[in-house]
Amino acid sequence: MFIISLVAGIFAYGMAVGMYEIFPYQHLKYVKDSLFQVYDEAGMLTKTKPTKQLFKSRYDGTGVVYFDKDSAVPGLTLIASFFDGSLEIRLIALDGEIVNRWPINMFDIWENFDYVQPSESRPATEWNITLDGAMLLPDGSVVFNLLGVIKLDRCGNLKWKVPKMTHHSLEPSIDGGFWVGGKNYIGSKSKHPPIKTPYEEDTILKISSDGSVVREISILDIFWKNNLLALLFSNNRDFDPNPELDVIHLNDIDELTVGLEDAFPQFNAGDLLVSIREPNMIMVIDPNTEIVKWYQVGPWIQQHDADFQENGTISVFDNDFDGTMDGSIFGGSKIISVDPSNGRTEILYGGQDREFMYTSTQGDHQIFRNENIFIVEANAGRVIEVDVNGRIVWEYINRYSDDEVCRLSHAIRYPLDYFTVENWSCN
Ligand SMILES: [Ca+2]
Ligand SMILES: [Ca+2]
Repeated sequence: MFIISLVAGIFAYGMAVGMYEIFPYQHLKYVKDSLFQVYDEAGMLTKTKPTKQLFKSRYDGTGVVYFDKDSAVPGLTLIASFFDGSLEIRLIALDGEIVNRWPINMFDIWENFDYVQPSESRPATEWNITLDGAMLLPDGSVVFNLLGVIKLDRCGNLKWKVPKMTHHSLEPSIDGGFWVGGKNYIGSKSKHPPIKTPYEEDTILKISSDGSVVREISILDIFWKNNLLALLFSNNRDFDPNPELDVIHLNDIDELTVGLEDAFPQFNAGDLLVSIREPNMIMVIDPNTEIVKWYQVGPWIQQHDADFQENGTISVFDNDFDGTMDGSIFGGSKIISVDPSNGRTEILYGGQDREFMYTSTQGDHQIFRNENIFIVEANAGRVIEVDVNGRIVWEYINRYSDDEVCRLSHAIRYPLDYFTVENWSCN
């Protein structure tokens, strides 16, 4: 089975490479275009406009714009975004009522950014940085990723912080700890020749429940140890990292939990599902041996967020990045499921006009027991929940102005009985 999926993966990868013959150029052009659209240093430094947090609006409305009481899955929704002039995590009810808020002032949390390398990457204002993975614990405390991992209690008091260069997803471990993407800046003397310096070495970080780093696994080392260099150096790439110093772009790490283990006979509880954007690749590794048990390249392109599902498949948020800000070439982002026993894939949502959604970067999803899909369309400032027929049953937009929305980095719906909190009030 592994051989078949390997062959299918390599075939799909060949197709992707073919489509991306001019990839380095595309990527540079995209960086330039997106900077032009969203980034205005003057507005950021004078704190007149948080341009890095904004995108052009694609949909009407603000807040909860649609809610089908009979079809939306009950629960509370965490939203990590930008509200009223600052980064903030909110917990809202389905009707939009705010249950709790965690406004975040980065400079209250971090005294300095000495651990951020290179020094040019240290943020000048909190508007220069975007919130990333976030999760709530049953007692109402929040753990999130903002140039380091931070835990605040239900009322916003700092519990602990981890000064590491962390990024993207933050997911729970069965032992009460967390898995998060990390990175190390390699300024001189390459650790991975022929990759040239400077570059960022993405790592898988394990954080304990009390905020200590207990493991760090280099993704590039995994490519070397598992003889996967052909994938790393394809895509018509030379040995220079792209202008963002990004070699592979790790963006998601999920642990296979004991409850899901039976659905995946080829894996074991504790194995990690890892998404790596640049080679369009997801893989399952044993974090103890660092052996790759399975991987597949495509059909997703520049995906974010892969999840283990109870039916033995893996679902993927396929950005299907096509070099545009509007998805007009490949038809938008998709939710794809793959069966790791045979490599077969199926589109669960997206890829047709009535299901259009697209985010060139970020993006997140969650599939509920009734098969409704919860989708974070990050650069559209929007979250939707769709039913099995692809009908929207809940829709939320974080609007900034008539023609702009705030980047909506992350959202997750929790069942009501997840929480032990009886009263969210902090007074
Ligand atoms: Ca995931
Ligand atoms: Ca997910």
